Amino acid sequence: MNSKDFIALEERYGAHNYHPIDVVIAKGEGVWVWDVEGKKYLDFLSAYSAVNQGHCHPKIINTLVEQAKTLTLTSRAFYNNLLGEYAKFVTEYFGYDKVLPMNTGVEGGETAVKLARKWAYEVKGIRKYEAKILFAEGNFWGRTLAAVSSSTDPDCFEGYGPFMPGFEIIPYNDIPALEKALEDPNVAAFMVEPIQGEAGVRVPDEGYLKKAYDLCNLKNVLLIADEVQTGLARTGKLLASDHENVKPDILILGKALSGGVMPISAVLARDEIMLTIKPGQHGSTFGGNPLACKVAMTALQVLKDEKLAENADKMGKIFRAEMQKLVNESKIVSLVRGKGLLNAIVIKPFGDKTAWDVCVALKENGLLAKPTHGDIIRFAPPLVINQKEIEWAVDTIRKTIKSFE
Ligand code: IF1
Repeated sequence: MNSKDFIALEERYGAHNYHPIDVVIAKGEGVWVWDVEGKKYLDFLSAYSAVNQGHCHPKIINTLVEQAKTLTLTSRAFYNNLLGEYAKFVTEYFGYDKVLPMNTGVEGGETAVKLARKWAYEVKGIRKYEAKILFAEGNFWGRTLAAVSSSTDPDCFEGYGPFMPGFEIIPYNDIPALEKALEDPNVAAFMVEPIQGEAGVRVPDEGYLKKAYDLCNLKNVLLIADEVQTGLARTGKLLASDHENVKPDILILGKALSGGVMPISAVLARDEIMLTIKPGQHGSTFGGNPLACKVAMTALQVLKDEKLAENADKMGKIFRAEMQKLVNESKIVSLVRGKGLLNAIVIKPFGDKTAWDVCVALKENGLLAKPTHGDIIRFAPPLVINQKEIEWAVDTIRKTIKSFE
């Protein structure tokens, strides 16, 4: 079977809820992946920041395989010998009282929203079922009905109503708008991405998160940071919130918490919030499973041992400086933005070509990236990337862009 056959097979039997770039990946190692024909590519998406530690990281895979041979799942009907150790490890790692383990990022978001509502009724004293959660325009936190209920992207919500009540949207990166929304005493929480990923790597003004946190704090409103994409060294610090020395009241992690080998998410909070949920009131079959606990500990240890935040910061600065040169030289790249190794360029409309065509050409030249919103290309390689590989990527992007001019 060749690439065309694999694509046809998926088209025939799989739901059509995606439109991938035409490449069929069969193998990965570090920053590189290989297609079924054996062609090698530099992965500049990292499964949307899930493989920050690089594809098939030997330590993470070793942990996965060894633990898989021993014990994988007990459910939470019983204790297992790793959840306690992991809970201690992850709470000390991020400096929180408690962790609630889930699987996917969106379940982390759901958990955070449930926690905020419970806290609102039991601690803050909002009248039952009148709590409001604020979200920022352009947010993305997954595909559940609650997540699409807070979405402002018609592709995400259109046709899926009726929607979750008690959600309110405010503009992103707009402190006066937040201040105004916070006048409502029924607001329980503000859930926000420190940098908006899906919206096209929208980096807010410096100080936005800090001001937002302070305003929320003043009004006894919880700041929920969705760091599913921005966390775990991606932006050049362990958490994107660390850039502004903000410690979110509720922190949501996912994706790279497993280094991309299985879905693992986590919600971290202090006792006052976390202990409002009592036995039987929330959970999941797979959340906190021993395989996940062991894998997450190794995945987090790798981030520290290999200084991936520092590397993301250094490589990101080199990459953006080179992209800025390209912006200055090129007629079709209008800007570069990002932090650490979460970056994007914006493509100006040119003839009948779009960012999609640029990504197809990048693929032909051996670099994998995905366009978003028609004119944005996200560049987010695994954080284990070195300077030589960054330089190769820059040359490839430059060459590809020039071929359109
Ligand atoms: C898809 C984009 C990225 C997220 C943040 C929670 C979640 C995500 C900030 C949910 C998920 C994904 C999911 C993936 C595409 C993707 C994405 F293209 F939509 F914009 F990463 F940039 N919070 N992001 O970014 O996590 O439940 O998926 O584990 O196809 O839906 P999940």
